Amino acid sequence: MINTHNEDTISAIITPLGEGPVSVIRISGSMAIETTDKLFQGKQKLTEAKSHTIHYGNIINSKKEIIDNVLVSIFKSPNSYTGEDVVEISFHGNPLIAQMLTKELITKNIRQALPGEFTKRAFLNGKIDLSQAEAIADIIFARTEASLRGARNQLDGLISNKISLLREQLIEITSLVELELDFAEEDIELIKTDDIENRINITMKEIEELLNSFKFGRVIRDGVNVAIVGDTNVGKSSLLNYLLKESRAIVNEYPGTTRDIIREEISVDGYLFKLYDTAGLRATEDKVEIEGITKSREAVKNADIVLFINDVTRGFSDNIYSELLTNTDKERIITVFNKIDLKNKDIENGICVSALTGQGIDVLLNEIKASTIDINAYTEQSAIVSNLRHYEALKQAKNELALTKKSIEEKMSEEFISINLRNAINCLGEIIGKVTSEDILNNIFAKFCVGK
Ligand SMILES: Nc1nc2c(ncn2[C@@H]2O[C@H](COP(=O)(O)OP(=O)(O)O)[C@@H](O)[C@H]2O)c(=O)[nH]1
Ligand SMILES: [Mg+2]
Repeated sequence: MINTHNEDTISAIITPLGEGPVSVIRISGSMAIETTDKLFQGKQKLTEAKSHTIHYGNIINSKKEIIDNVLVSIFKSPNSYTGEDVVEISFHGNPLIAQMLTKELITKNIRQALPGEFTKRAFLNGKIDLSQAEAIADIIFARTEASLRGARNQLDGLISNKISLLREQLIEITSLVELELDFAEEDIELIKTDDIENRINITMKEIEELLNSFKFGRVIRDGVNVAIVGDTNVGKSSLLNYLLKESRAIVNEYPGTTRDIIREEISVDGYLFKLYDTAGLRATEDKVEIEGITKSREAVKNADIVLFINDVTRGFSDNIYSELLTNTDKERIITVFNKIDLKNKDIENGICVSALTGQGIDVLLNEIKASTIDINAYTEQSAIVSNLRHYEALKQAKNELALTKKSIEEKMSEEFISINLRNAINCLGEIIGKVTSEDILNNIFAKFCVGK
């Protein structure tokens, strides 16, 4: 545990800016209670109050004028969000009062908190590990129930526990290597080498499972990018509008109407889908349209799913399909035949819909969902990697373990083997914050909002 008393005391409004029934300012640090007490008039001195108690009274300025009547909550170190002494003042939600309060605190040497600074202190004081700190930001920014659930699991420690376990396994292997492995004594060591290799394989397999969960984790956290592409006039914009249940994009009988990319979001069963309506892919001289088509190709490259829309009365566009394959994989493409209301014919090699009547849209949505979300693969209790930083660290750990195995097979010296093992341990440690550079920390906490 870090000595928190060297740090300055910080404060920030932790509720949204603007008017509301109540706003809250949080103060954290060794001077929090003493300083608030100097501004407070109530029945009891705050410096004598017990932890986890609430006090009614007035906050006054230096001229003894009342700024507001408030409720003050006291949380004493180490039982607080940051692990330091924390005071939270609830006041009437007027931005002017917030300003006056903040001004008083600044004159008493309480500095404004940086974005994420409370949570950073919680991490530095051992209240939460790094992946849990990241989960707090994810909870605040989650926009669907699925992403909220995922972040909740991460905060509850599903990832932390799993990573800690894997890290301990590797530490044990390392000690086996460092204490016992000595290739000079060939005969006995063969069994030990086998044992060590087995153990490495088991850990590697678990890391691989976590890596595989990233596809789903990313869907949960960030949603699925869906590009709607095809020839002009096949009904791409009509489909977007139908899915949004509003007329968002201009629909017209003239080809080349959509020139810029239109991005909208829908939630299907609690999962987020980001839809990109694009300019039709056709040969054109129009400069604006050409620029739009370049953007369409970009959208295809970035898409998790490409909805390849065809007009059923015009048939399948082979040319466009081949072009799509230069920017994406076959597996990502879902072929759709639109305007099925105009033709009474079953088509086998695609999903038939009508953006006009809504026919077949439910089938399409199910297909989109099924191709990205493997709901059955994971339970509520599965550790799912949803953070790119964690994914990269796990990938690196796996590489280090592969190198370790190679060194064992090549009968390298024990020092050699343990270097890679130690690197792998560090990679896992980075995820939960056992080893971190100031750069990583700053990068993570800068993404928070002020007050968190
Ligand atoms: N009958 C019918 N017409 C459609 C359907 N979807 C789109 N259209 C019409 O096809 C034309 C082109 O539609 P639009 O959505 O602008 O196509 P985009 O260029 O691919 O975006 C418009 O006149 C639409 O009303 C459909 O499912 N059935
Ligand atoms: Mg369009």
